[in-house]
Amino acid sequence: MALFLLLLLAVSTVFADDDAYIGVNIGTDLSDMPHPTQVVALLKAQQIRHVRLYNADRGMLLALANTAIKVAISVPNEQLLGIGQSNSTAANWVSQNVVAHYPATNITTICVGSEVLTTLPNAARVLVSSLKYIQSALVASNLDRQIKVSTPLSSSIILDSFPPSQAFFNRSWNPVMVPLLSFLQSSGSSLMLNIYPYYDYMQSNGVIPLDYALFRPLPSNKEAVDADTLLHYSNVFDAMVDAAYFAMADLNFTNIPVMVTESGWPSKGDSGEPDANLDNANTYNSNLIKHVLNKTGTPKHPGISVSTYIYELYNEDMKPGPLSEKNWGLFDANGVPIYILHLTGSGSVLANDTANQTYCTAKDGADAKMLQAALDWACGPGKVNCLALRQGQPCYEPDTVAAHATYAFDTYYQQMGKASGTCDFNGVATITTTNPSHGSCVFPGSNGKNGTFLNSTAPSLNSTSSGFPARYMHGCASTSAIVAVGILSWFLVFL
Ligand SMILES: *[C@@H]1O[C@H](CO)[C@@H](O)[C@H](O)[C@H]1NC(C)=O
Ligand SMILES: *[C@@H]1O[C@H](CO)[C@@H](O)[C@H](O)[C@H]1NC(C)=O
Ligand SMILES: *[C@@H]1O[C@H](CO)[C@@H](O)[C@H](O)[C@H]1NC(C)=O
Ligand SMILES: *[C@@H]1O[C@H](CO)[C@@H](O)[C@H](O)[C@H]1NC(C)=O
Ligand SMILES: *[C@@H]1O[C@H](CO)[C@@H](O)[C@H](O)[C@H]1NC(C)=O
Ligand SMILES: *[C@@H]1O[C@H](CO)[C@@H](O)[C@H](O)[C@H]1NC(C)=O
Ligand SMILES: *[C@@H]1O[C@H](CO)[C@@H](O)[C@H](O)[C@H]1NC(C)=O
Ligand SMILES: *[C@@H]1O[C@H](CO)[C@@H](O)[C@H](O)[C@H]1NC(C)=O
Ligand SMILES: *[C@@H]1O[C@H](CO)[C@@H](O)[C@H](O)[C@H]1NC(C)=O
Ligand SMILES: CC(=O)N[C@H]1CO[C@H](CO)[C@@H](O)[C@@H]1O
Repeated sequence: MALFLLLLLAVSTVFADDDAYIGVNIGTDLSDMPHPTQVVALLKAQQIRHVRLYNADRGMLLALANTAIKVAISVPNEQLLGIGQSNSTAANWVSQNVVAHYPATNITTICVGSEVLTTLPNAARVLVSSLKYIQSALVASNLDRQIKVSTPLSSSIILDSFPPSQAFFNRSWNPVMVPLLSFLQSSGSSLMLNIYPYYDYMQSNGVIPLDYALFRPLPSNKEAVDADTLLHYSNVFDAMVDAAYFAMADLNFTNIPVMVTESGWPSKGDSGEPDANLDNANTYNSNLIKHVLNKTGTPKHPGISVSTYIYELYNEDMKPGPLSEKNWGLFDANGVPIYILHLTGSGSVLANDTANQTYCTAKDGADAKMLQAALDWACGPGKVNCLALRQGQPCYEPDTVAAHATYAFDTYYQQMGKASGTCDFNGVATITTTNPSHGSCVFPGSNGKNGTFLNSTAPSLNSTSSGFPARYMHGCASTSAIVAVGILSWFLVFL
């Protein structure tokens, strides 16, 4: 027992990091990308304290200055060849994109390239030299202790990832992986991994249970057991993280921490992607956040939580590919949440409440008859108290169907905890961030604490209960994760 504790302690100190955190990726493939100051306002309002950018956009870095938000910046893949071949190009990059902004902008991490081995194999030969050149420029500027350098890898380079103890990196990449891991070890950096249980699940053809991908409780006979280590796995995420530890150990590296640079779940997909939906996205991201912040760690390294950046802040409507690609975001371009995360008890990461409230309002130019019908429904079966709309009451003026409908819609929406689909009313209602209160007519939701990241469960507005079937508000995202092949065989054995 004492020996076991000692071992555990030893492991903990090896990985002794600051507390694991949740960050958010900011992709910019939006047709109406918010201005950097708006992006930063959203981050502040939601208490998001760690972000990753896919470049080193000057506007964003300036907007992030003096905010205390910690920033991971990236060398885009297009710039890798230049940097990997020239020490001075790397030094210039660091001087323009790091030294010019630090410490006002708290740059903590540089991601060199993105999934280079799997998406740009031609640049693989310069990957490690790129890291080293960037690192030596940081050393020259005396910033190498504050800023860590690594490169996000697709989890698909880990083969036979199930059971985790059998995992190894695709051996064709050993000539890159071995010097890469030596670099990460000597510079005290993390192995960066993009983990997408959504794709693992999708490509498993039913072999991986959805609950296992979504961190939902599994009956113990369905838990996956690694026969070699006897470790029990209750979710795909932990199994992938442990596979990474084992794959590093296979190359004799046992003291490099793992950081997850991307993980998430799409909230909407086309007809071939039924599991890209609001409930699953909410369940995955809520459970992921709780899991990381709860410091449960993984079966191989209990108590050692892995910092994770959620993919991603905004829906990216310009992303090519299936509909799901455009729908990984937590927010639409207006900063309106796509769904309300269930986060109670998980401490302060994404704010529980937002003074930056959302309200439900009648759409401009909506058909008056449809508004009237929706108003009647809200004040009747919808159980909204519409007394304030009577003559002589505070919200009677202006006496228009649109104004009255807005009052009733917003009251209903707030009563329903602002759940998705509760501000639709057959398409005549829409969400706004402008408080519709006027004079003595005070709208529900307008006095503060009631908000976005409550853990309210979305009520199902099905046709029997309302006549107004839920419709979802959506903005628009990406990714390139591929699945590990070994996953199938393992589940066939263990389930
Ligand atoms: C940046 O963040 C790190 C990590 O939390 C912190 O230790 C450091 O003091 C911050 N640096 C500045 C300049 O704010
Ligand atoms: C790159 O530049 C750094 C100083 O910025 C220097 O220490 C290092 O030796 C150089 N490396 C090469 C390969 O020129
Ligand atoms: C391993 O990597 C090589 C080089 O990219 C690739 O051709 C091969 O398909 C990979 N093997 C597997 C099993 O993914
Ligand atoms: C790892 O270490 C073992 C034992 O020291 C050695 O046999 C093996 O070749 C090493 N593997 C690699 C990839 O260096
Ligand atoms: C945190 O983890 C512990 C142990 O894994 C678990 O018992 C507890 O329910 C978790 N708490 C939350 C809030 O998820
Ligand atoms: C979230 O709300 C709960 C309950 O209202 C509260 O105890 C907790 O402190 C809040 N967390 C944050 C970050 O505001
Ligand atoms: C939100 O507001 C409603 C109505 O104002 C109130 O009944 C409810 O308790 C509030 N919820 C929270 C979590 O504050
Ligand atoms: C949050 O959810 C828990 C159970 O998941 C529930 O007990 C609690 O009342 C909820 N809080 C709010 C404010 O809805
Ligand atoms: C419809 O709503 C009722 C009452 O809220 C609920 O019991 C039922 O399960 C719902 N049906 C569906 C399909 O969501
Ligand atoms: C409470 C809070 O975070 N309010 C913020 C709402 O958003 C504006 C900008 O849009 C910020 O200035 C507020 O601080």
